[in-house]
Amino acid sequence: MIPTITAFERSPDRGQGLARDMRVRWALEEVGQPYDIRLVSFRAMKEAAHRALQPFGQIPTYEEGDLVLFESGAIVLHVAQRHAGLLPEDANARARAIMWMFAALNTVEPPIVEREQVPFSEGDRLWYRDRLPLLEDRIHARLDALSARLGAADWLDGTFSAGDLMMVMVLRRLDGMGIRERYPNLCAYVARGQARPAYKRAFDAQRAVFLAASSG
Ligand code: GTB
Repeated sequence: MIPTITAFERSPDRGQGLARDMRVRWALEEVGQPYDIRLVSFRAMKEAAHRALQPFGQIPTYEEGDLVLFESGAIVLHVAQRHAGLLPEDANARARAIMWMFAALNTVEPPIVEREQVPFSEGDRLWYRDRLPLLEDRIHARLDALSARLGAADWLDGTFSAGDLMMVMVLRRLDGMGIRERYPNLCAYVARGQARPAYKRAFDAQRAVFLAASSG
């Protein structure tokens, strides 16, 4: 059965592949599972029909027969568990790959998202300029540790896994912030992820949505 996922009709990132449908697209491309896309507007996302799928009124969602999922992490995990290619066969290695997915989402992503959002949420406040370096220090604390753990390895735990997919996507959220550049091995790690044919197919597919919307 071909799953359907939702994505922004007009992504605010203008086709840079930073919205969370990119993670799901990449996972589906890695395992060779074709998928359909339903594009949703910001208004439609907040309506009852979409909230029945995603209670918080966000993308992405995943529909496959009777199954409806939201949360990009849960969707990628589902895809990885259903298909070969994103989780190792060995039970311990599999558990560690899932651990890295959680590390990406629960430990590395939160300070990045906070830094990303502060110009919009607190940009007009007196403390804004003082707060920025504090938020960036929190990101550096995570990246110092991640960089030390990755060392000279290609991937976080042996072969490429859903843990790497999620970590690369989280680190991509630093694009343009001038923060990741302090860590050559993390830059190379992200570039390795982006060089994967499945990543490129996913990226091109989401970019095509932006290009079609801008030409119309
Ligand atoms: N925890 C959820 C998940 O992982 O699925 C979070 C989902 C989420 O944040 N979805 C965002 C959304 O629907 C899109 S991805 N936002 C609309 C809303 O909340 O009203 C986040 C995102 C949006 C835009 C950019 N960008 O422009 O660079 C990057 C990331």
